[in-house]
Parts: sequence; structure tokens; C-alpha cells
Amino acid sequence: MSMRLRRLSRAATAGLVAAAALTAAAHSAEAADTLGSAAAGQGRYFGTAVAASHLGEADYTATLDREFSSVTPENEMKWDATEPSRGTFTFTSADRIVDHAQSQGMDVRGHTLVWHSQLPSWVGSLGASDLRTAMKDHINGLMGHYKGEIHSWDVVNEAFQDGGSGARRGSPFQDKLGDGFIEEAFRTARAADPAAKLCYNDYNTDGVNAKSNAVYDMVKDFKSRGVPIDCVGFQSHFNSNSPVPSDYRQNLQRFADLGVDVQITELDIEGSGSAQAADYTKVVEACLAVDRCTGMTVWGVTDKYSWRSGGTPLLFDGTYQEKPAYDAVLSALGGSGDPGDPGEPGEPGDGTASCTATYTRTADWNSGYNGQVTITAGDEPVSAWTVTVTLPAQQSVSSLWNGTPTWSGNVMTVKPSWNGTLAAGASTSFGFTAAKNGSDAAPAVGTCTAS
Ligand code: G2I
Repeated sequence: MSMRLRRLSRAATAGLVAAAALTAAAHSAEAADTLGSAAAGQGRYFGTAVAASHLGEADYTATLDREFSSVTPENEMKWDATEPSRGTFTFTSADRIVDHAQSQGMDVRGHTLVWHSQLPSWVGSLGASDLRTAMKDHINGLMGHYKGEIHSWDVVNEAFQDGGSGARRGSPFQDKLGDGFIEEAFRTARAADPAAKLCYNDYNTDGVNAKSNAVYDMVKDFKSRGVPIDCVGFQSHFNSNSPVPSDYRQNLQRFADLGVDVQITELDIEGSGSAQAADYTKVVEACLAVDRCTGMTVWGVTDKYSWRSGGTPLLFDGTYQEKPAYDAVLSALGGSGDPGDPGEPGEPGDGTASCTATYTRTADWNSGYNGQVTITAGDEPVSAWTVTVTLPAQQSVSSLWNGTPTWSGNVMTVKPSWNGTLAAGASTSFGFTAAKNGSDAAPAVGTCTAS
């Protein structure tokens, strides 16, 4: 399995991150902070689980791009999605998410390499020696493909049982390879991508209890023996049966004190209104109180696509409206939801046109792809816009529609053809066909300027 060619050079990545920071700064000067920019002010990321199938929905993608600084593919990197039959890897859906995240300067969490669930049946039918080889091949296949592109990997997920025993959960890995499979997975992962943080991830480990004690003992043992582990993920799926524990912060802290980062990896809290908002506040405050709590991820953008949609557990409702929980999280992060005084400089109504640009790949084939850049006007009408798109050096554009390009090296500057005039908040887009010429990397979309 060869590493994917789309990997951005460090310089290009730094440029993207700088562009994203500029966008965030420009945005906060104009109106309210976002979750991502407010969390960045606290030295944290604020992420969400993303499903590739929703990226074509404009409101979904606009909310994602505006608010979040990190993404976790919800299902697309799991074993059944990536290696449905032995040795045959499929990355199409996961690549869509990674490409999108990179086009927005977002980090990516990898989820997950070794897990008993969403495991294709062929894995369960292997004998011990074959299973060990297959597990290592799977780790190498995924981590190799995304080498240098993943901030943190959930190397092993949910390997402990619920209940009071603190025992390991039965799985093909546990049953055939014994406790040592976790250590083998982490050692393999470190070699596969030394730049990625390696996490153990689980649920019902959010407070101090028998299960979290068992994970704690494992991490302590790993640290004492030099088994490579960098972080522990606390999924944090809460509802009335499993409320935010009163010792949440204390539990995060004791893990951090072992010398690992802690991350809140799949946060959702069923409920609504001020009660839900108060629970979200507790979680954010707990993370901010622990120096090594490096970031938070909510398990979805909108209630309507949540795995627990009936419990409305997320920050945006089914029509992408901000819920009281959103305001609570933003405020706990030190952000401001205050839209300011209309008409004041830097606020809506000040007469300054602005725009944002987002990129998606709309079609993909062996030798080429179609890209689309969507331009959205800010709080004022726009009469003209300009967007720069930097193509990877090898690629070339064979046609472009609904825009007028000029070229300088591999940078194309695109202005409107017929579609310069936009009402406040309205969108238009241009499209192009590119030849890959050996590079499948995503282009970088620069800042949108408007007049
Ligand atoms: O169960 C909640 C999460 C617990 N921790 C690990 C996470 O990976 C897990 O995520 C959920 C996804 O949110 C669901 O979307 O994992 C589920 C599977 O264990 C995901 O559900 C599956 C459905 O069961 C499948 O029927 C469906 O085909 O999602 C698949 C893709 O939509």
C-alpha cells in the first residue's frame, strides 16, 4: 500500500494553516467568535465527527467550515470501510473527508485502527498468527496511506468491558492474541507514522470507576515500560443514564499526570435547553482546567445526523440553528456570541463587502478530478469577488466554468464571469477539471476578497 500522493508539503500545510488562521481572525473581527477560534484562544482544538455522505449538503459544510478546527471521520476509516477484504484497501470516502479538512486548514483525528466492532467477518475467521499479521498490515495500510496527515490516531478502541470487573472485552484480537495485542498495535503504529499522536479511546471511562481504573493501570504500565502511547481519548457520550460524572476533571487530570495528553473524543449529551447547556459547560470547563486536555470533539455537526438523533445531543439543531448548548460552549471557551452593534465598523451593516470560499471535490477518476469552489458573501452584498487556488505542482487545469482565471505558475486567480453580484449571505460557485499527473493532492484555496 503506497502512501497517498496527495500529502501536502510542510510548507503548503503551513500556508493552509496560516490562511485558516487569517480567516478565523477576519471572521472574529467581523462578528462573533466560532467554536474553533475560541478554542484556539485557549490553545485547544474544537472538532466534530464528519460523515463523507453529508459533505455535499451546503448548510452542513458551511457550519462545519465556519465552526470547527478538527474533524474525525465518523465511520469512513473503520476496518469494514477501509479493508473490506484482506489486503484490499479502499480510501475513497475517508480521502474525501481528509481532502476537505485540508482545504479548510483543519486537523484530522484518525478513528480507528483496532476495534471489535465494524470489523469485517474475514478478520474473525483468521488463526492467531494470521490475525497478528493482518492487524499489523491493517495498521500499516491506513497509517501509511495518511502518513504525516493525521494529528492523532485512535489506535485501539474500546478494549475493556463495561461493568465492575475491569476485564478486557472479548474480541478476535483479545481472544486469540491475549492482552498483548494492544501493545503490539501501539508499537506497530509508532513505526508506521512517528509524527502521529497515538491514543487509546474508550467510553464509560469518563469518571473514576472500575473500567477507567483498568485503562489507567494499562497506561501506567505502558509508560513504565516504554510502550509508545501519547494520549487517552474519553468518548463522553452522556445522557440521563450516564450523566457527566462529578469527578470528570479529576479523572482527566489523573491520566494527564501519567504523562499522556487527554482528549474528549466523541462528546454528545442528550437533552435540550438550559439543562443540556449546563452539562456542556461542565465538560468544557473540565477540559480547560487540565493543561494536557488538548482538545474536544463533538460526535456530529447537527442533531439530525447524530447516532442518537432522538436525544438531540449536539450543538446545532436539525436546521443548523445554534442551540443554548452552543452558546454555553462558546462562552465557556471564552468566545463571544455577541454579534455587536449593527453598522459599527467591523460589524454587519458597516458597508464592507466580504466573502468566504470553500472547496470540494465533486468528481474523481484515475487521472483527474473536478473541483468546485463555493463563494459565499458575508453580511453585505458583493459586486465582485476574487479567489486564489494553488494547485499541486504536477497538476494542470484543462477547463474552468462559471469563473475567469488568470495564471501565475500553479496559482490561479479566479474572478467572476457572469456571477459577480451576490446578495448578503448568498453563494455562487465555479468549477474546474484538473489532470492529476501523478499527484492526487487537494488544491489550497486562499482568502476570498470582495468589493
Ligand atoms: O456508537 C457511537 C460511537 C461509540 N464509539 C466509537 C464510535 O465509532 C461510535 O460511532 C458510531 C457511529 O456514530 C455510527 O454512525 O459507530 C456506529 C457503529 O458502531 C455507527 O453506526 C453505523 C451503523 O450501525 C451502520 O448500520 C451504518 O451503516 O453507521 C454505519 C454508517 O452509517
